Amino acid sequence: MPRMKGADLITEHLVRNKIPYVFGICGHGNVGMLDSLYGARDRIKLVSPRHEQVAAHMADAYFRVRHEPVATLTSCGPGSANIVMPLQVALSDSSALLAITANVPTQQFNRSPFQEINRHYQADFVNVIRPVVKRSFQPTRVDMLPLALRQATTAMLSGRPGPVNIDVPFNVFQEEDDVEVPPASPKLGAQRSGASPDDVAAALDLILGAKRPALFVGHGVTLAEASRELTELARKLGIPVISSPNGFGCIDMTDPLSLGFIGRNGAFPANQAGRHADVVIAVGARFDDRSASSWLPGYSWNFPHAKLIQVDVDPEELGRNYPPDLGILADARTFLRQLLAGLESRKPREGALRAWHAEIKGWQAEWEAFVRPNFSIHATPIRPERIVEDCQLVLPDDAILACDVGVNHNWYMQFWKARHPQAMLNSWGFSGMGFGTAGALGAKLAAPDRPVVAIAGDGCFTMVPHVLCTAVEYNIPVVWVIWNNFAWASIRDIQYGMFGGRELGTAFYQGANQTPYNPDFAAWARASGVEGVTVTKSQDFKGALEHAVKSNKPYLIDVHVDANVRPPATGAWQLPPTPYNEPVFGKRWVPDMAPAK
Ligand SMILES: Cc1ncc(C[n+]2csc(CCOP(=O)(O)OP(=O)(O)O)c2C)c(N)n1
Ligand SMILES: [Mg+2]
Repeated sequence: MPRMKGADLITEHLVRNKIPYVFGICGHGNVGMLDSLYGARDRIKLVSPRHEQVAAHMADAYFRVRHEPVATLTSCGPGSANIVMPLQVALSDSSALLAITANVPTQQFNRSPFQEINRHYQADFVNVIRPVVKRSFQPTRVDMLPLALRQATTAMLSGRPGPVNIDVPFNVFQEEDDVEVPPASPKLGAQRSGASPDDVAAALDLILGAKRPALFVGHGVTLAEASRELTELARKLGIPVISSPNGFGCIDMTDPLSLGFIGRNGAFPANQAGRHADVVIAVGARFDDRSASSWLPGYSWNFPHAKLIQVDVDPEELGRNYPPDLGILADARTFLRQLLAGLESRKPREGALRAWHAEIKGWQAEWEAFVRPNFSIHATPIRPERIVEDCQLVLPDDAILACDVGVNHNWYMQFWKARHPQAMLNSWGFSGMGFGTAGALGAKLAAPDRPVVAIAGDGCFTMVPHVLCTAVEYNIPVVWVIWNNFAWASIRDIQYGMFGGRELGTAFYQGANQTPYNPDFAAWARASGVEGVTVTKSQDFKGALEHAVKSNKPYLIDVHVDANVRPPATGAWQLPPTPYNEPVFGKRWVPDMAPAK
């Protein structure tokens, strides 16, 4: 067995697993690891952003684009404490990354050395990070590293992927032992589970007997890389597809069978189909409050009136919110292939869905007539629809949209038509501000040949503005579109809607007259070495975006958007005990709760 330093063993493990990047920030705790990465710098690259949060969002976005993980590296104490939020963003959305955190030397455990967390237990970072990762490991000797590394790398990619932590005391980087580099872990999707033959037959019975079936697809379909199978199934049977944001693009969303997102800011046809369906086939989707109108009956879904087939790799998700009539623990792609194979010997009834298709067409026409005219209005400040529309017109089909958080995101969920999976990144479950702004950098490193555009609220961007420095230092040509409405507008709208307009702490002002304030984002960009322009007239945005994408340089476009135009509600989002009383486009539909015939 070769004699190796702990840090070199970690480096060789990363290289063996074809991990091309470490996104990390230095500290005294991890200099041993940095030294090892220096030695291997022709085989693995360190990218060092200006904040640990950015490093972890970058790693998360990298994985979402490529389905291959990278590692982060943070020092002991405060540096690693900075990655708690982005790790939960990754965990909530099933995104894998290996978070290597440093800790104090084992020789000093419990003596309260510099930056030790030890109120309840020595070197206790694993307890800080435990709720936000799939698993945390703390090898305290070099000979514990091979097993911990292999298990950590395997855990992050197996079943439902997620972030995993390996917490390494300072001396373990530096000390030597006789150790072997562990074998590479299986890649994402290398090990898949399937449904039992009985469950496949039962699912086909329900689906082929349905008069109003709907597919609901989530991140599980994206992660299983089941886009082809999903599209084939939907087209073969004529079943409309409702998408959660991380399932966007699994079916080309310009296909008439694609109904878009569901929930308060979903598309009307998706909510109509969801609440009128008699059989729902949910694949890798979890019915969270935002895609289920806070589970209010009749807004987005109508369980138990409708029958539910739910398929997921994670048993925790089966029946979490709606008990399924048929719960199937399986990988999405395997299950969809099993259905397609089963269909070879079973024919759908000719014309069985004709009435359903006619209804859906009617809802699509009604929705288009209601929203489409607003897409061509030119105004100052700019109407939100125009920005979405111009992005759709300018960006090629393979462009990646890295969305941040806020009302700007609601517009994209309602109207963006993704043509491919893994092309629209959303912090969905945890909604961590900064994800899109920072994640764009990781997405671009994952797909250097594709345009990457971050859609960032003025609030989100000001949380991580130092992304500008990283783009310049590493020459990462992403475009930031700042959706500038001079406010934390999504939260201000809650104050307007639910608290009688008692606005406090939700908008940006300066001076005695309280005039709206923001920094000059374009000048801020230029001061950092990034090209920057301000757009206040809707006629100017399209050209500015075209130019920014073509320039192939880091670019910032500050767009002044009208905060008084709000996305139409087509479902609900209730925060108990506040009653839900927002007007809904279209009607809530609650059938009597008799079992479906
Ligand atoms: C880190 C973090 N802090 C706070 C929040 C709560 N929050 C959600 S949206 C939002 C405002 C977003 O403002 P901005 O980026 O300007 O987007 P807008 O809603 O104005 O489009 C806030 C504060 C959050 N989701 N994440
Ligand atoms: Mg804003």
